[in-house]
Amino acid sequence: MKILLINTPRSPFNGILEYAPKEASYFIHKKLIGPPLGLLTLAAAVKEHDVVVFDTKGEYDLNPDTPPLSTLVENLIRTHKPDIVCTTVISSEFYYGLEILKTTKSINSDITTIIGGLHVTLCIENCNDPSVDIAIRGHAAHQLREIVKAKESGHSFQAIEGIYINTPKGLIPTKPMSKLWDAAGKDFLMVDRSQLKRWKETYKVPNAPSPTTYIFTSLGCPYQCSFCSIWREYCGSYYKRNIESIIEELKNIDYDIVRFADANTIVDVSFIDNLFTRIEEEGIKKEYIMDIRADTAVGNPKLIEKLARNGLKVVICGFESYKEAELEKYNKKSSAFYIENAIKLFHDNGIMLRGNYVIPTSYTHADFRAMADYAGQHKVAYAGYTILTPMPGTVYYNEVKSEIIDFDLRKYNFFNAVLPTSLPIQEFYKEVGKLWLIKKGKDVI
Ligand code: B12
Repeated sequence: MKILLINTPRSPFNGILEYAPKEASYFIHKKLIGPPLGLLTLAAAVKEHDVVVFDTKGEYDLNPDTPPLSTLVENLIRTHKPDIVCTTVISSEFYYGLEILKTTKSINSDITTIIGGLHVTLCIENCNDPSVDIAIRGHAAHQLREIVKAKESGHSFQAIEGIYINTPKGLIPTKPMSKLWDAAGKDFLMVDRSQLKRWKETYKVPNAPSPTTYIFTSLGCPYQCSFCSIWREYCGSYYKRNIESIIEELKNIDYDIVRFADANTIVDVSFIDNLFTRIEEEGIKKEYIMDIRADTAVGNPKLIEKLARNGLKVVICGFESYKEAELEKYNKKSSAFYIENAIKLFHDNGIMLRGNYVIPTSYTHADFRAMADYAGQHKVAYAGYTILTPMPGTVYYNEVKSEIIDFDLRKYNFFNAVLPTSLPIQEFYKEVGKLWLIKKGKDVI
């Protein structure tokens, strides 16, 4: 069987960047770089077949003159002649996923089209589209294997558990999975990053010495922040990988910079402590980037010291807000009190900190002034100021659904206001843009 796994391109919508003062725009995220770990995992599940992973994000970075998505996909289909085409989607990339599958069907309707990823897991109802043959929620390596087997032997997909099949009556679920797929544990699939060789140089942050790859040590998150999609994706569960499997993967990774793709890397303190004892023992020398909560860091200074000694160079910390009332509203289960100490701890350990604040659309000029004052007194190496966005499927989405004024999913990437703003919208974007200047470092990540 020929299987083509196509990664979606980025959504170009970025209101903050559009209206930010010129001097701030250098610092504002234009793109996040990184390989599609989900598609690599699926490729590993069916590796005995003829599998091609195509990263359109990497392709547009490699060659900005690459033709528009539909032409690019058309060329891919004509070149590879796949039996099955899969794509992966987060909310802001959902439309592009559909475009990939639509184009596929317009060339050859016999190709089986499959969509999956976080947005499908949280909003399966959106997949009721003629271009989608099958939609699958959650980690779906097992179902993909079954689909390939069925297609190869000419059997119907009906007997496959845990998938949604598109019928003239809409999406119909098959029987639920009889066994849980343990994607972090016994069913973990080691990925083959050489499939992304063509785009490796594009996985490089500006000014970084070499490209970055992603690895996950855990899936899910035990915290339940109201705006976050991840704990909803995993229904509040949290799964850890086996430490020796992480060590084996790290030893085989031919990248010097490794970004932990965990929602929150330090949940189980002794797990990460043991992992770094093994990294030290094995003499693995890499630079690491992690997401760590401010309260966790402050509560575990010895661990932060140990991580720094063994290569932790950049930490991304969701400060969210300096106002206790806002943190409570977001169900962050932390206090702004930790921000100051976390900044000191990371900086004392030579770790470059990226502190992220979320800006509600209700902010007035006075709120922006207060935010700027606080951030100015608590400067970090890199700072991010994104917009509090009701991602579909989150608790926050349900709270404010009736107030949303823009349902265009391409704008659901934290850089656009989809709720009414108290300030005129362009003024709001400009104010958020200005905040990006408040930081210590002169670089971007
Ligand atoms: C790696 C990552 C990326 C990578 C790669 C993503 C890609 N496909 O290109 C990069 C760096 C490009 C990226 C970018 C962005 N990201 Co991101 N990213 C992640 C991260 C850290 C890990 C995801 C991951 O690798 N998980 C592990 C893999 C193995 O799981 P998986 O991808 O879910 O895949 C499995 C299943 O979902 C399923 N599956 C997935 N796809 C498919 C397809 C088919 C056909 C099937 C059958 C199954 C299937 O099977 C897979 C294997 O088991 C998550 C946070 C997190 N910890 O989850 C955020 C996250 C997914 N990102 C997010 C966001 C918002 C973004 C950005 C929009 C951020 C921004 N403001 O710029 C950008 C988008 C592009 C841009 N503007 O640059 C949000 C998504 C929220 C939402 N509701 O949409 C998350 C959840 C972070 C967050 N805290 O909110 N991201």
